[in-house]
Amino acid sequence: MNKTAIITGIGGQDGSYLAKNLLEKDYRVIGVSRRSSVDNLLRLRTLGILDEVELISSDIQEHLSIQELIRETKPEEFYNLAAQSYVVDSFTNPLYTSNINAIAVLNILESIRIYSPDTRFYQASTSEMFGKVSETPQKETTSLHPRSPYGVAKLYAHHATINYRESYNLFACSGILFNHESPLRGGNFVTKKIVEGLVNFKEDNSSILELGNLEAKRDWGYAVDYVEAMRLMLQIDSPEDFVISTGETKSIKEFCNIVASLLGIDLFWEGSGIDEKGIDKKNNRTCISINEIHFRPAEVDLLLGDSSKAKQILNWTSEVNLEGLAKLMVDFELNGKKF
Ligand code: NAP
Ligand code: F7E
Repeated sequence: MNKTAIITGIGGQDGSYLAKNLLEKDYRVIGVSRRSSVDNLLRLRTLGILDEVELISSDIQEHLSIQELIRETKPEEFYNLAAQSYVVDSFTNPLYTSNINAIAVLNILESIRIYSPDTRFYQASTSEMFGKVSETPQKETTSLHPRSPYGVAKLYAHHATINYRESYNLFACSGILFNHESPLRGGNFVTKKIVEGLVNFKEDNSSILELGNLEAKRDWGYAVDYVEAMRLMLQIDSPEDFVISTGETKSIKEFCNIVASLLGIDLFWEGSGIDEKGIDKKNNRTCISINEIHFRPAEVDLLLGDSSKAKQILNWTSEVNLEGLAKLMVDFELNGKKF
């Protein structure tokens, strides 16, 4: 019999790629998506799978509705991907972020414990939990020191998942995923913002891309590779947590250089601090400037993951490197496809 999987956040970047992955393996996929006045299912539409998933309209803060869904369907697998996922907004909306990213997760775990204890549960944990890093590269045993309300709330959910595994013997695990991107990435996140901004500059020679901290470094992978790691985590004999990363780190400025080079923009940098500018040598026009508004109250300066445990136990490795990822994103944008 085919397995049933519930995915919360099915309309998000990871939710839509995971749904596609599971449908290809003949799963019955049930997605939780909240009502919206704009199209929050566009990614499912773009991937051509909107008609293949069953959608339940609910906010994951709606505890009784989630409880009822679990009680009625008793799915083999439950992937909790719904979140207020934008770190910047977590500073201005810390309570809201905590209700979704922490408390709602506790309700899912409780519902599984009471109504469907055989369900295998995946929690979308994050490298943001490492925050002010105590060692590099970061691995499963590295201590956690989040630097944002987003990271703090995710840390709660991460420990709740471990606690339910240890207390009630649930198959509950966390993927500690480092940043992962794709053409379907939300426009607020820096990779997508850079690709869109530099494509606009390439087209009109006048649009200026405003960024914040250019020196932060991230370990960026491809979302399609990362959703496969989520699935693999629920197929092993006993639940464990895994770091998922590429093992390479680059700064925001280096990512700008990669994208500019793909677009044929001859980018050079001038000035420093908030006066730093990216200029196109060909026409001496500024294409990137700094705006203080994009700096965060506390920054995560450097993320670099060690996913050798995932390689060893899940036989998982990241397939697409940063140059390949940037090219996928640039080509999508040049083809006029929008999010
Ligand atoms: P995303 O594109 O922002 O998707 C988040 C999804 O959650 C959206 O579909 C959103 O729906 C939904 N959602 C938000 N609040 C909800 C609520 N209260 N009730 C129901 N649905 C709600 O994020 P993503 O990049 O796919 O990330 C997936 C998960 O992995 C998130 O938990 C994120 O925190 C975590 N994560 C992401 C990364 C990364 O680099 N991408 C790394 C580590 C961990 P709307 O469209 O209606 O807003
Ligand atoms: O920022 C710097 C910014 O917003 C990356 C989420 O998926 O990954 C993501 O969180 C870096 C930061 O991602 C701008 O200061 C500079 O250092 O793309 P981001 P994030 O905060 O790392 C983790 C793993 C998650 O779990 C999250 O859900 O880029 N940066 N200038 C900028 N960032 C943004 N957004 N915009 C700028 O203009």
